[in-house]
Amino acid sequence: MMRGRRLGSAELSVYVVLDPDLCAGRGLVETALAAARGGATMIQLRDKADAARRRASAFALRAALAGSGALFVVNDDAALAAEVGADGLHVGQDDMAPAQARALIGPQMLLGLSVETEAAARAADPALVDHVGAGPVFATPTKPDHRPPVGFDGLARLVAASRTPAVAIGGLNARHAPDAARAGCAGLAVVSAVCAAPDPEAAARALAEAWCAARRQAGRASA
Ligand code: TZP
Ligand code: MG
Repeated sequence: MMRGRRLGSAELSVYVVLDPDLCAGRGLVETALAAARGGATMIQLRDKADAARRRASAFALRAALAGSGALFVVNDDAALAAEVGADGLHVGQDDMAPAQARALIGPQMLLGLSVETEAAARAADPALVDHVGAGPVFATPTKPDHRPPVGFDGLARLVAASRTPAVAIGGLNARHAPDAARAGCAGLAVVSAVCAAPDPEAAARALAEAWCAARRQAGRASA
């Protein structure tokens, strides 16, 4: 069934997830704008700690990123994603179920879902979910409660099991673009590689360039 999506399939190649603690020195908006200048295609606010702060940040980021070329995504909080007019919502396996999230955000907003197992990847319903975040590829201190890392072989299995495009996440940086592209991913999702970088714009640009090169290389290999 068509849902008449406004956004269609999103460009997922450089997916930056903003962590308020890692961005504290520079600020979320400044980090997000730098990432967008560098070529981030998706920018997600992931603030688990404080609902009032999350709401204020979401409105500031929504305004700042309008016209930037990057889509703005809210993690977990479907009501806030709808209220702020985000381009997308991202939920985890332990968060609101995709059907309930979809009912709250309507047919047009992008919906991403974290998948850590092949069963979860297989279960992601493309009628509800636009893309999956697959991983963690590596162990990462950014998400202390993460599930066991899957490595690139595990990532390829998650991608193969998923009926929607997948972005890889977990301990990744620009050097991992070739392996993630070979695993069949549609992009790289990173937190610290951009938020904790001395120059977030340069870090996002390095990811964009590495992804572009990796995709060309993967295309040549399969031709
Ligand atoms: N989900 C799985 S791993 C992770 C999330 C949100 C954190 C990834 O952070 P980093 O700094 O890119 O390893
Ligand atoms: Mg979550």
